[in-house]
Amino acid sequence: MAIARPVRALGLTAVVLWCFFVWQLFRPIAAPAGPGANSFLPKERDPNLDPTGEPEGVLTYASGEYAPGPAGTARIDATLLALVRNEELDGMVQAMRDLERTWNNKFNYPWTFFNDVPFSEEFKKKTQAETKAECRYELIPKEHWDVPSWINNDLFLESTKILKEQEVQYADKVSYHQMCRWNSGLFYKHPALANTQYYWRVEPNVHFFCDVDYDVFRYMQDNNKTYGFTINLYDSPESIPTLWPETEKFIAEHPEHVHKNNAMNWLTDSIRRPEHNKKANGYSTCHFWSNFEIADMNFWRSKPYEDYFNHLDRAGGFYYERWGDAPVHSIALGLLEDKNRIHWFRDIGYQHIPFFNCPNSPKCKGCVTGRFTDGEAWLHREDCRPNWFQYVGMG
Ligand SMILES: Nc1nc2c(ncn2[C@@H]2O[C@H](COP(=O)(O)OP(=O)(O)OP(=O)(O)O)[C@@H](O)[C@H]2O)c(=O)[nH]1
Ligand SMILES: [Mg+2]
Repeated sequence: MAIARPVRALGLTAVVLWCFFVWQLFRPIAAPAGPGANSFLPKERDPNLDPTGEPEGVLTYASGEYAPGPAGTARIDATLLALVRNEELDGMVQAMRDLERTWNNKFNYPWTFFNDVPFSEEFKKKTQAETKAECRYELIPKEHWDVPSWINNDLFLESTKILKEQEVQYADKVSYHQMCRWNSGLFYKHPALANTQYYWRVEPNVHFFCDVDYDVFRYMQDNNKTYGFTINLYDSPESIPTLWPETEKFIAEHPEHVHKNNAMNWLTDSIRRPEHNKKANGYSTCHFWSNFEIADMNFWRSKPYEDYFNHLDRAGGFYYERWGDAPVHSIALGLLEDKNRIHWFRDIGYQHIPFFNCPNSPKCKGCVTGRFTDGEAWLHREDCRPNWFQYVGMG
């Protein structure tokens, strides 16, 4: 049957428009949009634009020995770990679905969920339904979550008022301070993790885009890595004005804890964003974005970190300021650990709003190669990865 010429033209136009739309959606992005937007772009080429494969080193692939349950003899002492509220069930299910699809359905590592109140039956039922692996639901002991006795409530309220004036996000939410302190120095002390060495931290609503075919926990163990990250950002200096000064006091008290091969020049860079360094009193504010972490808890359990956390905890900045677990973990790693034991998981496609790690790999679907953010153009300034690459490298 012949098709009238106007209908054919219309059809062709529709196809062309559809192709253009798809191209717009998935084209590699190097520059953000908007007037003056290029001034926010890093000068350096984003390494995510370069073809990315698996990391170098010893890799262990999926096999029958990763079957769920006792048959999974190849698994090491490791868990996927999430601190989450009952109300965040849908976001948690979405994040689990992504990570199970891209990685854990091949390895069946257990999930451990933590909460400051008991998990609901609905939460347990719906999360367990997302995985063949074991799920554990743990209550945080009161003494790990409560505001410590040495925190003065009047001083806390007074301080949060000042932080709010400086637009420090979540400063007046006690639970946010509790969460940051727990993630900094308490989660790995939970009795449920006593026999676990490695964890992969997962938050509700995050996305994973790329198939990963090797056991990332074995990668950490077999290649002598302590900590793995995807994104490196600047922090709000207003949230941590005395974190670096307290760190300097700690170094003076415990010079023996500072590692010979540390990343001090990354921690103290003042060239890229001088104002941040100034406001944070000597700290660049660069940090590993800790909503994603794959790490060895033996580091947090070591004497150097224990001493560091106790020093900070006593100083009170988890409450009188808004010290986050991200800068605390990052400063500790940069000072107390061999920088070569910190690994950039460039091959793990990841998003926590509003930032991405999206490598150039045929294993990735659903993110735009090399896109750092889909938010406002100025957010590109928050990218601190070029400093890490410059001072430490891409290992
Ligand atoms: N159980 C429990 N989980 C919490 C609480 N506060 C935060 N969390 C969890 O801790 C993690 C970090 O909290 P978020 O509110 O996402 O903090 P954030 O990532 O700094 O902030 P956003 O940018 O808004 O995501 C998430 O996994 C939350 O589910 C709390 O009071 N109780
Ligand atoms: Mg979050």
